[in-house]
Amino acid sequence: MVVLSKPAIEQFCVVKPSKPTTLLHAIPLIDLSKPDSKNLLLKACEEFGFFKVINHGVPIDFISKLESHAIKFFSLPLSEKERAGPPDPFGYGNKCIGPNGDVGWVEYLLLTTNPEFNYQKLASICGENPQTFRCAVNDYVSAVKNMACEILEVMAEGLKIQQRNVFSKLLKDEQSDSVFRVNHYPPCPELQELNGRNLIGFGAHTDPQIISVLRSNNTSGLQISLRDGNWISVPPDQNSFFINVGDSLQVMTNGRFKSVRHRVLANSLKSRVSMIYFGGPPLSEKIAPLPSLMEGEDSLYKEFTWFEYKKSAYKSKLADNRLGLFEKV
Ligand code: GA4
Repeated sequence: MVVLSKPAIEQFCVVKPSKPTTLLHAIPLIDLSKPDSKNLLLKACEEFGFFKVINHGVPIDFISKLESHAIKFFSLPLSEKERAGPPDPFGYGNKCIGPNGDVGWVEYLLLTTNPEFNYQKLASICGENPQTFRCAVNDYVSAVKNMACEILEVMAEGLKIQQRNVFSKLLKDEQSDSVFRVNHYPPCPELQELNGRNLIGFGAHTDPQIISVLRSNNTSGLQISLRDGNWISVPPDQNSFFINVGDSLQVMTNGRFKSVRHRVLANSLKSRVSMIYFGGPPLSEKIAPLPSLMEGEDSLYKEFTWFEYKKSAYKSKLADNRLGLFEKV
């Protein structure tokens, strides 16, 4: 079991349990091996900004290898893990999320997806062979990125955009500013004393990038927010991937696709491990609605580059409506 430094539970955010919802089984399911998944995918991006993917083609071996590396790393003594921190912006982080005072019942590794990245600072992850962890990350990220690109191409087709790679080319670009994150939510036995209330592992937020691809072990915790503000729990499934529409894709589709607010609640008994690839564009990329999607409409957003959006995101708190600053009034 992994032990975090002495928990001061009061400093974390607790929330009332969500109302039970009949939508529990309504997470859209996309079978990537079926060519007719296009319309389901469009509907999922418009209604939820979220869906689950099966028959994804990512080798199980890549997933389990990386997961065991992660478990091994998070089982190290805190002092050793801290040698791989702080996350400035890459490295190990514990309870503090981002630079503006957000906290959660989580520890994590934030990494760049650049295969050339120097893993020196992360030496304690690598153990005896510094190359093995790095290779496991590279194998996993490149397979997940391919899947994300395929999904983005199906989306473009569904939206009847002539250039099928209009979104995927941004992730494939050598300068793509993509991030990879491994989160560990340790069990929190004190939760039982919270009278049924829940403890926030990772607070509510939308992802700033284009698309996020999440895989977790079989421990629950992830919730997505519906348009009416209700939270629904996403049943975990270690054999599938969950896809989030990010803020940048919302802008590129002029609001037709919605970036999904999501959060993670801590579990009193089981550890949750999730691995998330955030596919982002190059820093210099202009993020604006695609002309073919405007159909005579005006852009809902002021023009900005990914660099500008990111800079503004890093000045925000997790729960802030980051796109709000870029909406036209
Ligand atoms: C949310 C999505 C990704 O996890 C992340 C996060 C980033 C961080 O943890 O450093 C941010 C958050 C995320 C958005 C607002 C800022 C930046 C924490 C935070 C308070 C890596 C990302 O790209 O944006």
